[in-house]
Amino acid sequence: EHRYAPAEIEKKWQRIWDETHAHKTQNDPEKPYYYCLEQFPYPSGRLHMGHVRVYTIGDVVARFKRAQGFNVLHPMGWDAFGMPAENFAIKHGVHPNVSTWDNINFMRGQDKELGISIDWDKELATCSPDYYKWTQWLFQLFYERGLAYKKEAAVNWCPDCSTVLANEQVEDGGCWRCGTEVVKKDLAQWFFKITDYAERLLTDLDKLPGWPEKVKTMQRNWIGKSTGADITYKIAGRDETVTVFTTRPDTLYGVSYLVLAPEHALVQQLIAGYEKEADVRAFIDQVRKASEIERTSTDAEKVGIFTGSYAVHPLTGAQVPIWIANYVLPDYGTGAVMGVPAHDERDFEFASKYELPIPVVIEPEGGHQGPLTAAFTEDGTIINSAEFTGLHNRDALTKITAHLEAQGIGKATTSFRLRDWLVSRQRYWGAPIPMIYCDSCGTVPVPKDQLPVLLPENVDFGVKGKSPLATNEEFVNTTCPSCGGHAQRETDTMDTFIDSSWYYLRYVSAQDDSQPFSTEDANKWLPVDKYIGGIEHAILHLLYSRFFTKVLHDAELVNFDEPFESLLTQGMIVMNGAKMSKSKGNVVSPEDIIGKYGADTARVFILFAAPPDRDLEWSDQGVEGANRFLNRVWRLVDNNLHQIRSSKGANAEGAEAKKLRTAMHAAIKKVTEDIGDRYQFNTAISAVMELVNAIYAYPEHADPGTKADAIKTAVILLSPAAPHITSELWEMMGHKTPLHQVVWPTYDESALVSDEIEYVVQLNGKVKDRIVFPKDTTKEEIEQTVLTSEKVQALLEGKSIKKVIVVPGKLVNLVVG
Ligand code: ANZ
Ligand code: ZN
Repeated sequence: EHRYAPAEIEKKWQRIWDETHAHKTQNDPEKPYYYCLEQFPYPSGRLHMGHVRVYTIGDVVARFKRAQGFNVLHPMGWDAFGMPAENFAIKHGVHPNVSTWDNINFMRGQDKELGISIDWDKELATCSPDYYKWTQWLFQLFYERGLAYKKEAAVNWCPDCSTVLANEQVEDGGCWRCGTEVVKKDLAQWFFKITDYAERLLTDLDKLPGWPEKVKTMQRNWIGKSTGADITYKIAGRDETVTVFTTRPDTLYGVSYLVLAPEHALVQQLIAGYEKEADVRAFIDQVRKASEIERTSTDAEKVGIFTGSYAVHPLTGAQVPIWIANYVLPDYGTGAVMGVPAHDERDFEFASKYELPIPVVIEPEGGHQGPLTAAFTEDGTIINSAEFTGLHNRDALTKITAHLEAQGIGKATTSFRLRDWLVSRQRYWGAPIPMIYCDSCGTVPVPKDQLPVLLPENVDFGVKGKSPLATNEEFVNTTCPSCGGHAQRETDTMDTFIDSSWYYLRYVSAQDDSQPFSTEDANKWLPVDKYIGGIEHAILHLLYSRFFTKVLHDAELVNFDEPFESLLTQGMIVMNGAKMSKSKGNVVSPEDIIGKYGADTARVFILFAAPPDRDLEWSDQGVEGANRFLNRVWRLVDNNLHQIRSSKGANAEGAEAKKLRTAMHAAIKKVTEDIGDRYQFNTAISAVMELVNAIYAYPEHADPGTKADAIKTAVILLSPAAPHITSELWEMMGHKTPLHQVVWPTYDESALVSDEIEYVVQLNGKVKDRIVFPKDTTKEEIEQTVLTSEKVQALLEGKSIKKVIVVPGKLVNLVVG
């Protein structure tokens, strides 16, 4: 007899798995393919419990699918570019390349200590040249397809450090290093034209039944499609026109002013020569400092200023003043709005504040009672609107739009909230954008056979006014690939979201140095069958990945156009209801728990404590409970080793043997469905616990073969969750084939039908007892047994029975007085 010693056996099995390449990706055309992927981590230094949870979930699925006979792809990599390593370099002088690889090496070791069944031959890191070579290649593919372009855009700028700041480097409106107020500055930057795909990104969400509804809703809102019309107004006394986007053409006769975003291209012309031009300019500067979130939040104060110019109402010919205001965004719709204060809340607030007229054009049944005290935003009947008066406003909407279209001054249109994706970063630790600027040839892509454009080692991270790459002259100065003349390299790097938008494709061909991925293999493995990750990536990462996949589909590099068939968003780990975080000081580290109890205990606790998509409340008792359970399984095998090894097979003749056999098949069914169909690992583990209890309760005299079978089955069923202990037990039982090569058991439907039925015994409807009867017991026999049972006799003392109701297969109710 020996004790469960997790530290030893876990090391032993991890070594065996490593040495035998136990989790190597199989590619057997006879078998079905299954791609199980957890979102790859940023190599921050060490794993936290959130990582442990997500990899454990993925690992259960991967091990289960392998046992079921699938070719399983279960890889791991590192989202290794990004700000933290660069900030660390600025503060501590350690080069990002050094700190990042240190972190990766440490975290890889931790993954192995958790027993995650990764095919390490497929490991990738986005910061290594053989990965970012292909990121650059894809950038150029987008460029060739007209999906990458350069334009001016505002960046965060610290006037004191004279440097560009990432959004994360702006803290409360100030620079993270010196606290100086951050301003906006226009720089020419690269964009990806994701807006070309807005419609498909929206409608294809309907093709994803395997995604949580919540995530799809978040994506829909982010893409934000609105239907309405563009309406063009002449500017009084000038040749120019201004076009507004409105979702409510039915309110056209209720327009009291137009309002433009301060950034609107026309504004400069409108205000030129206006007596209050200086005031307007000061106002524009002030608005541009605020972030978009500040500008659009409903409780932000709406402020504006008159431009001195008027527009002409397209139907009434009336002059309407043109204002600019903070609540109009430059890059939504046309950046210009028609103000209808009577029927739009924001406009009502604005018009009330600046004493602009509030003409009413829609009324509810029975009319408005007195003047409006708030915008009337409901549907109703059109009034004060020439020939449209009297219509229902929804009819008026189509009629007015048609009328404008006929006159060429308006057209039905849709607007998306989604903007093009700004991908330039004025940072060091990212993939260099592979473009060259030549005085004679303009923008020239680096020829594909010259990729990768290597990130230069020697740069100054903190030099004023420059992107770090611009500080390395050798890097910057180059020759033009097209004319051979002197040229300069782009010095911006790519947003790290680009790196993570295609990594799931790279895994299928991780070591291929001739292409980003093999189309044939990608088509075999993808879409990813199960993608597991945090809800924090519900919008950007998933949207960008979907966008990439669609572009690659259109380029005929893959034959699917959605990357992730099914998505599991795991919940957080909380302690006493609060998220585990360093700042709260309530962190439990994976090292501690593995050191004390072993990885299997950590895994079982995490899986058992909550369904994967729910928050998980950390509890030390829960961890101990998981550990006790594993010890119980250990003893079950250890105490019965002789019986198991000498078993000549089951002989399920006796009632007890039959009962255990039923319990065993019920457990197989439950665990198989819970893992494979429902992804409910907590109930899968309960089912194994029940089976273990049933085996402990199995009498000594009953058939030993049945018991041996049940023990073996329990060990297999537990193996995806606790791979080390089960591998060891399996070996102890005398098996030559290692457990990770053992085929998942199937259940026998007929074995599930029990020969016995449990009846509930009630007294006046209250449950008092439970009694088991053989299936074919008659009503009379049941009644007889219940009435004469000791427990019921005691309960009946001093009472008289009025009625006995027997519901076959369910219950016996005694009505007493
Ligand atoms: C007149 C009107 C009358 C409007 C009315 C609404 C209600 P969604 O649904 O979000 O697409 N709008 C248009 N462009 C804008 C911009 N760049 N910044 C801020 N607001 C803008 O909203 C569309 C409505 O938001 C448009 O319809 C426009 O106001 C405003 F009773 O036009 B509406
Ligand atoms: Zn040139």
